[in-house]
Amino acid sequence: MTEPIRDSLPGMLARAQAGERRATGRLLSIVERGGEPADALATLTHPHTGHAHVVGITGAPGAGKSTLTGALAASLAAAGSRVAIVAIDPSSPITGGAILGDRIRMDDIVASAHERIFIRSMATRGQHGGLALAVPGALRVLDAAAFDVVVVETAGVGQIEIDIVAETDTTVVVLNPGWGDAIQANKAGVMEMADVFVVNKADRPGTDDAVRDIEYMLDLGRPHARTDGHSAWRPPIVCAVATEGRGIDTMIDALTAHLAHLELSGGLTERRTGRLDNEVRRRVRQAFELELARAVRADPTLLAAVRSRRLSPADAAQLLADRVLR
Ligand SMILES: Nc1nc2c(ncn2[C@@H]2O[C@H](COP(=O)(O)OP(=O)(O)OP(=O)(O)O)[C@@H](O)[C@H]2O)c(=O)[nH]1
Ligand SMILES: [Mg+2]
Repeated sequence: MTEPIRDSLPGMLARAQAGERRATGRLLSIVERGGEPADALATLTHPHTGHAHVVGITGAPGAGKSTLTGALAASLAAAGSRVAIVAIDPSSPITGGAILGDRIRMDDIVASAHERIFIRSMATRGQHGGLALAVPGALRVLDAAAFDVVVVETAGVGQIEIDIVAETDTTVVVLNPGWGDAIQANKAGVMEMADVFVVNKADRPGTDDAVRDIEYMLDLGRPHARTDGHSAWRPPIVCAVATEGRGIDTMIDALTAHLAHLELSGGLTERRTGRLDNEVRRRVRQAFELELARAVRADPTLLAAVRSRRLSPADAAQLLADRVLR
């Protein structure tokens, strides 16, 4: 319990780099718990990063993201790559069963003796803030632990997904035939984030229609698409049957092509720089918020004076800002 975590961090990182999954797991637990040990870990791991291809896989619940991720990881690992998978658990109780399903399927993959695959779930716990800090930290650990590809799976189309998509180099949007899936995704703004489309469950009717819908929407243009590295990149559409491993090779080709495009266009540097800038700003904002809460608690008369009209909100804000910045 009271082991000197800080002293053993470099040792743990070395073991993680050597492929010891338990060490990687312990490092991620440190990230999740946050605080000073997590900051020390960030200091240690940051210089070792920038090598992993970070791939986000998003799409509606049940689209086949986990099956696809598993097949992708198995294929990459068979070709000699080390692959880490981070599954973001939706905190909604409705999908509780699906989480368990994911765990079982993913455990199967691990049990199938793919030494080069590491899998971890991270809970959202309904907190944007916590996850927003934990995800970059986790990706940093996995990158530093010398994984070649890090896949982040998220379900749904909420703010959390959009935040996490921003943490990746390549975003895969998984759609299914039928149900006007592409149109739903378009409304939710997910289409705009896509670097690669996968129409999964291509064993079902309506696959051609789904591809046509996506092509049509791409023809219309994506006014809010990411500007970084998007120039001259039209997201390819891959048809897949994840359960049978069909389309996985084409998907890997698409991911490789996108990474090459990013490298060539300067988009990779732009995305990664933007990410780091954002993280720094987020941390500063968090530090300010903490100090602000402390300053408000320390002087309850201040807000009382505003409420009783003796002090204007602007003057109170100025007073608090001065105290926080001092
Ligand atoms: N017919 C068919 N079924 C598939 C295919 N891929 C996945 N499935 C099935 O679809 C269901 C959902 O697959 P998952 O991989 O759990 O989907 P997911 O997107 O990860 O789901 P959540 O994590 O719950 O959002 C499972 O029963 C899979 O076996 C496919 O290509 N064809
Ligand atoms: Mg899943």
